[in-house]
Amino acid sequence: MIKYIASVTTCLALAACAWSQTQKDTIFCYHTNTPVTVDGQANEECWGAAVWHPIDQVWIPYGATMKEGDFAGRFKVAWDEQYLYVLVEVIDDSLSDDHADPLLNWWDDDCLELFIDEDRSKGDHERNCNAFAYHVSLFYDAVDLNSSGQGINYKDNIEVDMDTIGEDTYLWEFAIKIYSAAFDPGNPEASRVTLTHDKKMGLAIAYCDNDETTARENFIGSMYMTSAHANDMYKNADYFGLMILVDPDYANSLADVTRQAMVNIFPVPAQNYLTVETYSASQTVNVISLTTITGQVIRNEYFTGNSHTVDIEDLEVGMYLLKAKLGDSFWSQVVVKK
Ligand SMILES: [Ca+2]
Ligand SMILES: [Ca+2]
Ligand SMILES: [Ca+2]
Ligand SMILES: [Ca+2]
Repeated sequence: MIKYIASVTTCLALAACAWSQTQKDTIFCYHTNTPVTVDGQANEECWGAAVWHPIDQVWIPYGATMKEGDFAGRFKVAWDEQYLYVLVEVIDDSLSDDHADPLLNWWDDDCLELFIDEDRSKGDHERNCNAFAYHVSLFYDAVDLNSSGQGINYKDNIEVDMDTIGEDTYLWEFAIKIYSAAFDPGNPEASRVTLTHDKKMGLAIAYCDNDETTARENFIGSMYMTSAHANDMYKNADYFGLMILVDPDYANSLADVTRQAMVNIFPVPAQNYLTVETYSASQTVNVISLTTITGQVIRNEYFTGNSHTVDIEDLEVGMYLLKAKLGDSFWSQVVVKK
């Protein structure tokens, strides 16, 4: 059993390494069993396993090319039940904050913007909490618009630490509390959301780069935007990317799973084919069941022998459960179609 778990972990890690994506695609955010320590250091196992996503779309001025060293950025994500964790690496040749009052022209100081739509409802969020646009300053203020269109500092909603890790290179580490649209700054806990496997969220990340002047010089984000909507993220969640929370151990916690089977299912994620393999030639699988996460059967396949390939080319991108039956034992695993 221990050998099998190690094998699954290795498989996931290898798959993650070989698989890079831009945020034009769905982002799969993997669960961490150990909470992240917010200290600007990426020592956690989850950061080692996660893939980088680029922050490389210049929204202002639209389509501009950033000069070498002016700005570069990329990010990783992870989650547990309490927090969404975000790690952002930023290269910026000049850190600048010209407005001492955090509620004054916050976008005209260097800041990281975290766009979060808890339930991926999309839609307007300019003066409501349908989604958040946290502008996180060098002093860790987290400013968004309130219901009157004024700045409000939501710094209690996030934990953040930024550390210098090289020349002009900074690592921002966040633990972000997630709230529903019912968020009330007077009673935040009432709308706090516990994160769960297969949850779909809206996410984008951007940087307001201000070096020489007292106004925003460049705005660079993680999503491709059309020029007509290049600066719409702060008020409209339609353009946030899709992020799906994945707990690779999810299937192991299902009550109907017995753990005697020695089955390897790979790759995770997979695009066209999944291979199901038993470790021993004498163990033969005879039924494979591919289901939705909620258990609706998509396909059953029957075979003998110790290796079988399942065609998943026609499936929609997302998560599924693959259940393999050996005699009267089952093995289930979450599989991801990309
Ligand atoms: Ca850390
Ligand atoms: Ca710069
Ligand atoms: Ca929402
Ligand atoms: Ca700057």
